[in-house]
Amino acid sequence: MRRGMTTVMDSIKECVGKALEKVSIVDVHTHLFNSSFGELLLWGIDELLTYHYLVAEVMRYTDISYDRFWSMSKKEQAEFVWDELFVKRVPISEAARGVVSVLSAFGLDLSSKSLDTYRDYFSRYSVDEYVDTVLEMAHIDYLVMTNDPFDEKERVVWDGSYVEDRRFRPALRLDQLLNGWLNNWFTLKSWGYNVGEVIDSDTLKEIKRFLRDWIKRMSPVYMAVSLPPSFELSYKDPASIIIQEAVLPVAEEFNLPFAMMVGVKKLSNPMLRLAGDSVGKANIGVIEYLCRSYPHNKFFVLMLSKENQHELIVMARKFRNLHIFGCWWFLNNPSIVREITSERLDMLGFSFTFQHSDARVLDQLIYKWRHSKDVILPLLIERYSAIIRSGWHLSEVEIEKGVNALFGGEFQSFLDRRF
Ligand code: RAT
Ligand code: ZN
Repeated sequence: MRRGMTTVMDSIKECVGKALEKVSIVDVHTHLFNSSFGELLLWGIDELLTYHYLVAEVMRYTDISYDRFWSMSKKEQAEFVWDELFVKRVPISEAARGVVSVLSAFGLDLSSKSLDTYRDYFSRYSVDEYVDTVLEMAHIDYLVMTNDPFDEKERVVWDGSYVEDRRFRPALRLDQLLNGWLNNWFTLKSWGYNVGEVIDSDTLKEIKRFLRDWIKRMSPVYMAVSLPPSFELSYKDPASIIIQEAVLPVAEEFNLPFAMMVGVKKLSNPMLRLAGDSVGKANIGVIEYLCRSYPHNKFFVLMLSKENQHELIVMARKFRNLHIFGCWWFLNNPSIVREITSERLDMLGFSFTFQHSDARVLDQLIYKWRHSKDVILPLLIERYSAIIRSGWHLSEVEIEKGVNALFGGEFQSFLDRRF
């Protein structure tokens, strides 16, 4: 009997491991672009080394002035980071370990620590070859980009050279529209939308027209915004008005989820530029109010603060129109992913999306997904083993189904549902 049980447990481990190796991933939030966006698609070793997570880390070890760092070319910045974090020190932080995992996945010689050799290796690929290689290595079915129509560099592509690639799906990002209304309404006006600074009913009508136009143009998977910890629903705040009076009605019309990514303190240290954003605990009452008041809308929600996670999970149990999609940004570290995912599995079963990569550099798909899989493997084994010990029967197919749900299946069915 004991031996029989040991064999069953071994085969559970094997089945979960296999299911994780073969799962075809839907990466629901990234900052990647398909190759028709030209240089907006970042890839290769220099981009990996200048990832803003690593810029924040390297600054902790040096007294180089911020201006001096930013005046360096990308190649020089990459050399600086390599030297400080990988040559003078051991790369144990999550972001630094990520670079090691990528180099190792390509079979490069890690003992040489020769940045130029690694550069040579990556330069042999064409962009398209590299995209194919990385997506295959990371087992990505498709990923979701982040597309803000107010981003000038991106707009040019949408206006001209954009070519659809089913592996890269758009998400209509509304940060500049919602968080920058006072600076950006005039831009909207210059594009032919008859809006004014004061958000009255005519302006709202035109904002809706703008949203519909871009939805038709992009076919986004969802609309999205990132919001500060201080975000509240108030008739004095442009973001709050536009969300309730324009975004949510249009989202409902197209049955598109609205992704709210809450808790980012923009430019806490402006000298670090993109690396200077920080985190704060937000008021989850806002999410609760929206889920309850707009039951025909679908909400994808991330909260950046660890302190918000427990209440967010409880909220998801209360509202089926709320879908949580991974551990965001400062939460995407093994120690925290382990804790949060354990709680989500315990309280939500399979009804959430385990992770997104947030990759900004294509190559990061390889390490972010590898590391996330390493974290979830023992969590699933533990839970399956527990029910088997109680006498539950479990097939390999059921294990695969569960893994598929967590890596994109549940997201897909949330997209398809209409409440
Ligand atoms: O994780 C990141 O790279 C952040 O800078 C943000 O992009 C964040 O994920 C966001 O989407 O706002
Ligand atoms: Zn992001």
